[in-house]
Amino acid sequence: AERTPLIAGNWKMNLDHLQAIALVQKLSWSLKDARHDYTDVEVAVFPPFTDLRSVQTLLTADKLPIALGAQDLSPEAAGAFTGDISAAMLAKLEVHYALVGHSERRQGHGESDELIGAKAAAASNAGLVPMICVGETAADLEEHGPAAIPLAQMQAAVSALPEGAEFVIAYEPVWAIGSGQAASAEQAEAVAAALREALRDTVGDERAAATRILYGGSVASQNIAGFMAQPNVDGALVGGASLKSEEFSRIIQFRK
Ligand code: G2H
Repeated sequence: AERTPLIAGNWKMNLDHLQAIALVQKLSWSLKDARHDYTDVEVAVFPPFTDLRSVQTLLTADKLPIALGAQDLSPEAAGAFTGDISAAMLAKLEVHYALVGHSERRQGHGESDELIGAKAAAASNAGLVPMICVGETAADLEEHGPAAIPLAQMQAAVSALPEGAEFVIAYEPVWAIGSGQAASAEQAEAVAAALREALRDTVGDERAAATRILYGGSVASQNIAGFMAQPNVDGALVGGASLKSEEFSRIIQFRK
């Protein structure tokens, strides 16, 4: 199946709106200098909510083919939910992706599989593409082996989606996040292959073959090519390295 690789930058809680504009500007200059033409690879950035409007304005004004993603969203449509942001508000800002189930939300905010499924469904119903993060902790790995927890997390979220919905999976082993200790390309491929196989039962062969499965966890320009060479790894969710324009630019140009 033809799957366009997707390189996504998750900025987490970094950069105010002025720094956000500066980063996107520098990234686009760096890609321009390298004569990168954005064909055959999709690029997305996931800024904090407060930066979305500024980044959207810049992307539109400069006609930059970079997709916008949000790092989270509310499962609710509207109303008395102080501090929350709805899918419709994000859609209005031309946000294309919504990250759900990142381990920092599962752990730091106690988010359950059920809540993550509801958020994924809310994103999908508003026309956003949910990017569903799954991954095992070091303790899970010891107790259950590599694929069991990611598989269960994926099934819980995907089964909450409306039929036929597009989604992206980001496999992020928790032990590899921000640690500088990435999974090996072979480890990532083994789990990605197991996830895709399970998707065949859940959403059918065609959707399973079309769904991008990304690897995340200490991705850098030095290891991106190894991940991208794997048949079931279709891109990367990049944290720390997406905050440096030159480094993120090199990751986007993983073929060079
Ligand atoms: C995993 C990843 C991005 P980092 O959280 O989602 O972060 O690349 O810093 O490990």
